[in-house]
Amino acid sequence: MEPASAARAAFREHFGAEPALLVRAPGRVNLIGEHTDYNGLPVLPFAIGRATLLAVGPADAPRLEAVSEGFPVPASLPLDADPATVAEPWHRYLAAALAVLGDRLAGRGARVAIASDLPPASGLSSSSALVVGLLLGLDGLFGLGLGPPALADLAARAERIAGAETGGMDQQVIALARAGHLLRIDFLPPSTRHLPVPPGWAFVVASSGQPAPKGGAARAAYNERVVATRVAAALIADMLGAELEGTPVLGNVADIDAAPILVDELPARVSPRKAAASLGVPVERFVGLAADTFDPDVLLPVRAYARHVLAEAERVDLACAAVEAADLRTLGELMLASHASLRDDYRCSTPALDALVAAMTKAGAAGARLTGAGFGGFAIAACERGREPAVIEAALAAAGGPAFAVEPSDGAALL
Ligand code: NG1
Ligand code: MG
Repeated sequence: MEPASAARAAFREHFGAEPALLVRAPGRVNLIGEHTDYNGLPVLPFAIGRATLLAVGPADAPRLEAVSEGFPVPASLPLDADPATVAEPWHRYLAAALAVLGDRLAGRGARVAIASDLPPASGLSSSSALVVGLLLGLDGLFGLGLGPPALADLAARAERIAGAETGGMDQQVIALARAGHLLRIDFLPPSTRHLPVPPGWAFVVASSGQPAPKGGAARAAYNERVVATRVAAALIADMLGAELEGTPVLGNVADIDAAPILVDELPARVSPRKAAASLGVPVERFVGLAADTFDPDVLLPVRAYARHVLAEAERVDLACAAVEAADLRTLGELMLASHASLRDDYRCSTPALDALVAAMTKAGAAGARLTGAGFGGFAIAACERGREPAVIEAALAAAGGPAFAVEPSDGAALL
């Protein structure tokens, strides 16, 4: 059953009523600009045709009742549920969405039935689609007056509460995407720009055959990179004699011509505690919400990480220019350079992702790269329209799938 019908049917079956409304929240894929968002540097994602569908209706009690096709255990959460004490990971996202709404719900409860054709733990942002979709559903049900920018902002805060020090790319593109367009997102200062995809271009996404789980070691590895790049930003700012205010991010120094040179001056490895001591700032400034998964005495390869982030931000600028010039070949080269940098400097690829990228490129893609946080999950390839079947076939042979073509699609909306 396609997910809209499945969500509606599940609502009827579990709650014995018709849903009041239906929300579609698409997954997303990032074309280029990986691990830049939490550094305040640009990204270039688009929303895809696969989506999470939520059938939503009011409840009599002040609780959120939810069932999801993909997960056996239904949720029944008080409106003030503490996300930290919720055991099921997907319930935690629901609790976090309730938490960011604060008292906007004014004691009103809701029922939700969820169905999705997004593969979970893929790097296609099923978690963000769930959070954006739920917030949009509650907004539609109770008239909370959240526009897409507020929605994206609340959803990003919810995912941080749920445990990932996320930058906000996924939530913004899911809320703001437009069919046929890529979305360039800037963070410092915040702005977005829709870029039409040149005719004749096509995109394929493919699984590496290994999940990209959000919990445990993968979450710790993600948060480690967030912390390490904050340390790098603070050390570079210090070399420049700049004042440190708030959470340091590489976006604050990226526009300074000397930054790439100063990256080479960074220590190859340093611990956050040692860096904090040398700068005379509290180590909490780097660790933030990641504290529970993070050992501040571990040595981090800050130089290589910073080198990736600053080069990747430049590649986003060049990729936008390539899209505007309909120059698929240059875009492909930038994607391959991004993958190499993620593999060698950011150390978040896997042998399976490397093999998948190589196979899709050999099959005629202009370029390919891991997409999302890495450590498993999916890769994206860009190719000429008509070459998708060959690229998909190569991906299936290399990693077993799933592999499918994706079209830039509209963002989350009430149906
Ligand atoms: P994935 O792994 O696709 O959920 C994560 C972050 C993004 C971004 C990318 C790396 C979350 C919800 N998303 O994406 O914000 O930082 O990694 O570019 O944590
Ligand atoms: Mg995600």
